[in-house]
Amino acid sequence: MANIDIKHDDALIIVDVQNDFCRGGALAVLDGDSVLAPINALAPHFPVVVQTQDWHTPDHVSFASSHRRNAFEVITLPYGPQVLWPDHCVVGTGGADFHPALHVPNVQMIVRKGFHPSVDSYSAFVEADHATRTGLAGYLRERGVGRVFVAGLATDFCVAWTALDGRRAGFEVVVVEDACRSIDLDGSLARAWQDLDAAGVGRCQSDELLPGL
Ligand code: VGL
Ligand code: ZN
Repeated sequence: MANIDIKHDDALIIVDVQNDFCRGGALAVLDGDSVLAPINALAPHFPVVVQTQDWHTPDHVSFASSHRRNAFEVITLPYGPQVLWPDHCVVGTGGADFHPALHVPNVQMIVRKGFHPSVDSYSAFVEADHATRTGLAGYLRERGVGRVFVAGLATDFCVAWTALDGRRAGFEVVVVEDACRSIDLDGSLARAWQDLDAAGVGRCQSDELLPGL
């Protein structure tokens, strides 16, 4: 374990800590609520904090119900393979709300993603069509950010895609491993770490950022 100093040009991106991904939610991630404590502890130490919010229309293309298919099947869409999910994080529903125990008073920017009915977006930077940008890279650049730490749900989908696109956008990126939990569908977690390692995304533990806690 090595201590990591949080610098003036570091940002924390908190991915999708929403009711539907936590205990009792429509797409509950195993042990998802465990990310709350490390994220609540980390956030106050970062000069720039961004949250993401999965935010889908009721008929969203990523929903199994929209295709009369079973959840977790994979279909091919114009932009590539798409896992079909249970309906989750529908605009304006309680499932789309942030978990009530997430306490991040210094969050400055909330990025909603997956809003276009025919395109999913695991990444907080670029939608699944690999073309439509959310504006987050520009926001971080204007704020003078050089390095981003990523935490939240789920490691192997929205955290990984956000980390990879952050790297592609030219940021140094580190995933805070114990502040994430995964869905792990058919080996997706191992594949995600392979991709993250290959892209030069780092990983750390929250106590390396919070020595003494
Ligand atoms: C996510 C599946 C569908 C995530 C979002 O936050 O990782 N996963 N929508
Ligand atoms: Zn989603």
